Amino acid sequence: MFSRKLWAIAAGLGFLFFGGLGFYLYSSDSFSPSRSQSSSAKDSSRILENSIITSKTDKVEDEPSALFNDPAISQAWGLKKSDAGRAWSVTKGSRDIVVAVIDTGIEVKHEDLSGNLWKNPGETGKDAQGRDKASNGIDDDGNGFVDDVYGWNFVSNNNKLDDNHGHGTHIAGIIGAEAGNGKGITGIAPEVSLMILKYYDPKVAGTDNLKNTVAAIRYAVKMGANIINYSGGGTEYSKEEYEAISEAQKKDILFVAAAGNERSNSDQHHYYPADYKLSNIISVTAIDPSTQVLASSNYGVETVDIAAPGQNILSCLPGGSYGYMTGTSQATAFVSGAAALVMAHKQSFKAEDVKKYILATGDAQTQLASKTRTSRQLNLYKALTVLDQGVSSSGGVALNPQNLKFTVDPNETNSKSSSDNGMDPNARQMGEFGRSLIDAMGTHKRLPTKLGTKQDLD
Ligand SMILES: [Ca+2]
Ligand SMILES: [Ca+2]
Ligand SMILES: [Ca+2]
Repeated sequence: MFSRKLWAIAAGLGFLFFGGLGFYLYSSDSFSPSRSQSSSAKDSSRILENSIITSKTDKVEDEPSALFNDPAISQAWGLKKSDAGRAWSVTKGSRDIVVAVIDTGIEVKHEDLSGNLWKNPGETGKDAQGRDKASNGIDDDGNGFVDDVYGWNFVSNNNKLDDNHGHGTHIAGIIGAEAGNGKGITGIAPEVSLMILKYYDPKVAGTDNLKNTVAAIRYAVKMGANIINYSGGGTEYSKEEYEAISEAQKKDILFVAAAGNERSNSDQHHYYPADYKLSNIISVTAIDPSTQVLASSNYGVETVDIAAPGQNILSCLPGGSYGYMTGTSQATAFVSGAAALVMAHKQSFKAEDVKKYILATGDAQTQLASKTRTSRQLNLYKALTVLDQGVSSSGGVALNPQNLKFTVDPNETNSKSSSDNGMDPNARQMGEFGRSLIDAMGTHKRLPTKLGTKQDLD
């Protein structure tokens, strides 16, 4: 639906538009909590990824767009690099998919987010006295939290989710800002439900970030999230945190974690929770527009799974505004959004299938070979269509469910001539991906039928 040509047009319009928009540098000091600023002197804290707001825009508006009418969509280079436009021609996601964003809270009333917030069904509607369950001061669903409509604030132990930092609002926007509302940006998964769990607040001293993190993970598990996005971490292993994510694994919940911004090799210096050996965790590092892993980002050929856009990413900020942030946090949100799209499109997939699928369908890049386990960068469109391409090109499936391998060498597309079998190398690569994935996952019983995206592949 949204071709590469239209992207180019949109990008051109965006350039014209933003060329006349006043950007200003945004002081980042108060928005970059460092390890020393974390609440605990002990090695038991979880800190936010050190992403800073590099600039902030005036309210964006009145910009035409070819696909959605969201004015800033063409400023989002990461969406283009991840082939989001074509992905949205397959699916825009589903409100049935719940992504728990464990972060600094959110601006609940933000114009580009308020419509995509998860609502706890047990805390909405009227109680027996006709009062609104959301504000009656009663734990109507008996889950231990009073009036937890959109999530919970584990810092202050209440339902106030105000984002005093900006990070959580930014992450939520990348994952699931509303599309087509004529405002702001577009999330990776324009239709999704964002469960907001606050574990960190720069204005509240003396809190235990790790303890809050664990409590937030347990809440997400209890309340039925499909995906947990965690853009924080630390170098200390935590048994409690590991066990909480194990519980998520048992409940078939995907856990997408930032590789970290420590500038280090995670194979040698582990970073948690990204590096726990659990099959439901995806560890994500950040790349710039030229597909280089950021100097600030952690990397590791054994520990870091995949790369996604993370430099100067435009998203929502408190105050109804928008701005740019950089770091593996932002890249992590891209992958969570991708997982939400895949889950919406492939409802039979288990969380681990979604993980394998996203990793195997990324674009192989030689410069990522020394930085990640898969050598791949996120590709939203392929994540939604490769399986279908494999089916159409082979017409049949051999099952071998335990054996997903990254069968395509990163150099392969470059080293083989496009004329060696008369097939476009990208198409051949996708076909090979598809077959290996089908072999690996054995999901042939529910092959999708509605795709018909072949015309977009040339
Ligand atoms: Ca409750
Ligand atoms: Ca209530
Ligand atoms: Ca929007």
